[in-house]
Amino acid sequence: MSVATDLSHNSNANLVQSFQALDADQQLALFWFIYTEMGESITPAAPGASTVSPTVAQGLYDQVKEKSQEEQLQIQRDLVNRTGGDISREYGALSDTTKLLFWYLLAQGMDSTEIIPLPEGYKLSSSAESLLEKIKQIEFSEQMSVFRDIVAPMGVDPT
Ligand code: 45D
Repeated sequence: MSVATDLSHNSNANLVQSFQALDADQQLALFWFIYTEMGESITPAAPGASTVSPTVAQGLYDQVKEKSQEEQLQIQRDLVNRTGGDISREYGALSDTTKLLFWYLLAQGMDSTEIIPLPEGYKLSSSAESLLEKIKQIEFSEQMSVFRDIVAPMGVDPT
C-alpha cells in the first residue's frame, strides 16, 4: 500500500471515529446535512454492479414509512445507538451497501415528507459542523467508504 493511500485510510478512520463520538441526534443531523450537500452527486449504481439489494432496502424503508413520526425518529435513534427491536435487527442483517442505500431512501423520504424532517432551524454543534467541512473536502469515493464504515455497525446483530 502506498504511503498516500495509507494516510488517507488513517484519516478516514479518524473521520468515522469523530462521527461516532457525536451523540445520536448530532449524528442524525450531520448525516442529514451530508445528504443535502451531496444529494445530487449520488447516482444510483447500476443494479447488480455491487452487493446492494434495492428490494430489501426498499422493504425495510416501507416499514419505517408506515410508522408515526415519533416512531420514525425513535427507529433512527435506535439504529444509531445500536439498540431497538425488529427494524434494528433486520437492518443488522443487511449488507453494508444495502444499509447505505436504506439511509439514502430515508433521506429521500425526508425530502418527500414521508419521514420526519429536521426541526426548522436545527443547528449542528460546532464539532459536527467541523466534521461536515472535513467530509466535504474528501473525494466522493472516500466519502462512500467513510459512510459505509459509519452505517455498517449501526442497528443490532440479528444472530
Ligand atoms: O426532533 O444505488 C434530530 C450505493 C433532532 C450503491 C431530528 C449507493 C431532534 C447503490 C435527531 C436531528 C448504496 C453505494 C429530529 C446508491 C428532532 C446505490 C431528526 C449510494 C426530528 C445510491 C433527524 C448511497 C433525522 C449513498 C430524522 C452515497 C435525521 C448514500 C435523518 C448516502 C437523517 C446516504 C438521515 C446519506 C440521513 C444518507 C436519514 C448520506 C441520511 C443520509
